[in-house]
Amino acid sequence: MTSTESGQRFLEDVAPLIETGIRAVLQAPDPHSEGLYDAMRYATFSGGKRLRPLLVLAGARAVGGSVAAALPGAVAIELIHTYSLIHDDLPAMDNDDFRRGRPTLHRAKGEAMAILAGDGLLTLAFEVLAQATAAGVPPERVVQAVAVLSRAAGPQGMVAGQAADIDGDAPFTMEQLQYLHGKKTAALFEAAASLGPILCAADPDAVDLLAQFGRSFGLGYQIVDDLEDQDKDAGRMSYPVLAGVAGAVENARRYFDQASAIALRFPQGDALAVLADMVRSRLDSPVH
Ligand code: GRG
Repeated sequence: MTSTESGQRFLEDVAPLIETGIRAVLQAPDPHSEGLYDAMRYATFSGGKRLRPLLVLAGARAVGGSVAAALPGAVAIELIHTYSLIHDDLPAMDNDDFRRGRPTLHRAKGEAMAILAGDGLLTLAFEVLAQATAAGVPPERVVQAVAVLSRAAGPQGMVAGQAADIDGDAPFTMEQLQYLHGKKTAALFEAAASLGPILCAADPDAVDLLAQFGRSFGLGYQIVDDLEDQDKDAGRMSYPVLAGVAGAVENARRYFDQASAIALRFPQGDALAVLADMVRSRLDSPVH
């Protein structure tokens, strides 16, 4: 089996575990909260690619760790990602009516329930992560994982990026855009790539290196997203607007090359490399 095949096999094998893990924590504990849980499930099970949880588990594999230890991190990060999309779609933010081809949560269940479902997913994520001790993760590693994830999601990470996006006044500079992408998108990918190694008690150098993988991956990912959304984002500042389409493609490739080079340094970095190649290949689409 080639390393690409073994990486792909790993990702296929763990994908159902991620679904089961998420579903297990989104069961209403009592009939009174069924409406809230129904809203949280509506947003969570709607065809997301599960990129961040796959990165968590691929990162665990890279350091020879167990899927069981990393799974709480995989579930937690997808809950946070889903919350961010729900809140990003709200009338006060992007005011979007559709996501993943379906009405957004506030369109389907009302704005108040969408806000609460987002709040619920965000807080539940940390409960799930805190319970990683039940999978045998040492308490100090759980604390480290909580610190990394909360920092990436919070006012030093994704929330800061979203605030900068909302505040953004034209003209926009490349420096401002890099800040925005770093916080809004790359911070969570950086956490995704380091959570598995943290929960699997990898050494600090490996954790740092995989955090760098996640950062490069995330910065590249946001450029791909900007390139694909050029029509939707017309009039809005984006990477291709500032760097030109060819410049955007070139810089995204550079980020994925950096990520792949890091993945190759790990004997079991195959699944990370497959994920980087998968997103990188979107740059070959004729859309750009
Ligand atoms: C509301 C605090 C708060 C933050 C919102 C995530 C976000 C910040 C905004 C969404 C808009 C956007 C383009 C964010 C950049 C990250 C990104 C490309 C999200 C889409 O991620 P995918 O492609 O989505 O992994 P799926 O649908 O596959 O889950």
